[in-house]
Amino acid sequence: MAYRWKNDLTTADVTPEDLFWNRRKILAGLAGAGLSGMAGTAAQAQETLTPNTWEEVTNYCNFYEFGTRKTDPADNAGQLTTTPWSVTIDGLVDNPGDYALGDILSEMTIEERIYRFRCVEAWSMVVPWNGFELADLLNLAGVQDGAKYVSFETLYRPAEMPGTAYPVLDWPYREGLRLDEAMNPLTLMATGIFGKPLPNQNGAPLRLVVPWKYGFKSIKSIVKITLTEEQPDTSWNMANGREYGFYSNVNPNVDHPRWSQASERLLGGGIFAQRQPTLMFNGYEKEVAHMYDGMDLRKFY
Ligand SMILES: Nc1nc2c(c(=O)[nH]1)N[C@H]1C(S)=C(S)[C@@H](COP(=O)(O)O)O[C@H]1N2
Ligand SMILES: [Mo]
Repeated sequence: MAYRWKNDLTTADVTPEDLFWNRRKILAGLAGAGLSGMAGTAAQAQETLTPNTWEEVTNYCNFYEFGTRKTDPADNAGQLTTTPWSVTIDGLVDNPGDYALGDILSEMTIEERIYRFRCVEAWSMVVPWNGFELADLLNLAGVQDGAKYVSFETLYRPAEMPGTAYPVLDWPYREGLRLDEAMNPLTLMATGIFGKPLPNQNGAPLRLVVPWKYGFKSIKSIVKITLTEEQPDTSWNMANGREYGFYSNVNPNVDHPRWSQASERLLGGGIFAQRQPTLMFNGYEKEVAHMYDGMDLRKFY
């Protein structure tokens, strides 16, 4: 297996003492600084990420197929049928077909990844995902020469998705990545959070997580993956191309036309809730910046 990205820390590593020190750092306005006293992990850790709570991650959601209020997905997604589930993989692949989710999972290694998650609406949280690298799935399907992009589609099942009665977006929800982005070791197909299966509102049973891009790129409840030569259409870009670019890399220097992206509101924290500076590529510059060398990130927003 090729190079695997080294996780910052897993939840098992986050001791009460670390939490304490991390809170201190946050309070001191030093969020993002490394924890110098942590032998072993310090070398690879950019910082200690303290996950948000289960309640925050599962009750403050965007999943417009179930409604546009943050609590709609938790209220309405319970009725979604997620078994059986299969994913069609087609386009420029050696092994096209309908893959039963169980068959996919039997080939994959589930890891935990604690990632910063940044919505384009300028809020953020930290989520402990469980999942496998998208690259492993694409390699299973066999990416052909000539494939340059990957497109994804969410389930469209109006009977179970009350939000699709409204033309908020052109359903099914669609997203896309450039092939190198899809193959980046950070790009995860999530099957769980906090060591438990994904709740429906978070995109069960399989959703994408692209931690250096705005949250809407992380498409939920995926039923189709297509390898293409051309850059695919994506739902938010089709809905408003000026506000939502194909790349949508987190970037404090490129504002949304209607608000600044220079800072973000970290969910939770109660009275300590505060805005924090947005990090370039959401803090994953070291891992992903090379893919955009020489690109004008204002033009390719
Ligand atoms: N199919 C689908 N995927 C989606 C969305 C959606 O409305 N429909 N919302 C996106 C947005 S805007 C964000 S911020 C994240 C939210 O993921 P979470 O609710 O698990 O935090 O899902 C993304 N994936
Ligand atoms: Mo979002």
